[in-house]
Amino acid sequence: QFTALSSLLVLSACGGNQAAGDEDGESSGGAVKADIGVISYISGPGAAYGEAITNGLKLAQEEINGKGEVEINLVIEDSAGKQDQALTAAQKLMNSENVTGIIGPTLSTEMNVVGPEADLNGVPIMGTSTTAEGIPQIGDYVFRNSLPEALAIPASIDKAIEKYDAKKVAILYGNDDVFTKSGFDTMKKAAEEKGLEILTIETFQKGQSDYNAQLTKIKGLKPDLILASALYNEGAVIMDQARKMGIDVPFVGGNGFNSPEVINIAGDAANGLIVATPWYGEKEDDKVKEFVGKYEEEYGKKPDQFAAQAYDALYIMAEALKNAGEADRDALRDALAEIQGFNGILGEFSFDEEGDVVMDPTVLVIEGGAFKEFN
Ligand code: PYR
Repeated sequence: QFTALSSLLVLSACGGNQAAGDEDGESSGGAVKADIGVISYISGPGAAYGEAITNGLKLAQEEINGKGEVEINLVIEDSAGKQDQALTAAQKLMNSENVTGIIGPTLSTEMNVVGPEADLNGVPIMGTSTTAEGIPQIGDYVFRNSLPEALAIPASIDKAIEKYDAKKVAILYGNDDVFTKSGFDTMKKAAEEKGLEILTIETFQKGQSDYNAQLTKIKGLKPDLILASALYNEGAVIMDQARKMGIDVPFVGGNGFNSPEVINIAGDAANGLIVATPWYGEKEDDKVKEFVGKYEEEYGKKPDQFAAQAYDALYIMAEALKNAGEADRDALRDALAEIQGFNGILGEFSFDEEGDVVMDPTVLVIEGGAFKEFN
């Protein structure tokens, strides 16, 4: 119903109602004006994800609005990484008829409840960090520009096998989160397909602080690699405790591990973590260098992949708004679905038929306290 209403408003503006030129969604001086809602994990144990994401979005917003073709107002809501809070935030944004599309939420666990609501209400929504299996398949209005675990994890495991001649693995995963559970499913499948022997599968829960039981068992089985599906907080603590117990084998992690927070929390214990990434800040690319420079100037630290994916996501939204020619939810959805060959800081990007990502990952390893290309 909102969609119909906003279409009517746009139509009346096109009909020559000059006074309405300042309303959202209507063109003033040719620019498409839209509110884009943001649902982000900006407080609580995973707040560094949301901080990077909102920083990336704000930087892109400044640049996009400076160009004059599209004018985006960001309406940012905190989800604290919780399903119920993410849903409340989504409902608030969806009930605002000025909100044309939504970016976020941060976690797949949150998208699992928010995505179906957005789809039902006809509000286009794009995750920038939601990597679990099945997210864009929630519905026609659900997109993501984040690298799915299904592409990332097999790439990391391949490199680790090649480098370390790995044959035996232990798997450790959080069984109370959609992303960590899905990452585990992908790890198990990839390990089986590559003929690795799975010595044990251990689980943990969010906020757990003691991993002694799981790690003692893993240590006794002498794996060549540990595959761990975790968000950065639990992941960093697991690595710290593992190294303190004398477990020095490499870890392969998913997207939740691909944060500088792992190094901030675990220090040297994070060395030997392998992750696949859609973004590498040291890449010899003018766009990447410009983004890194501007981000550092604005926020006093280097951007991570969460910032980079969010930055590109807002540019993708802006491109779709421009192509839609109006701030209309259905028109934005259709324009998003048609994005092909978008050239951002993550490289060339397209959505496939299901609103999922077509992209090549780079594999990184933490060495000497920094992410480096893993060759
Ligand atoms: C997810 O929840 O999907 C992440 O990748 C963190």
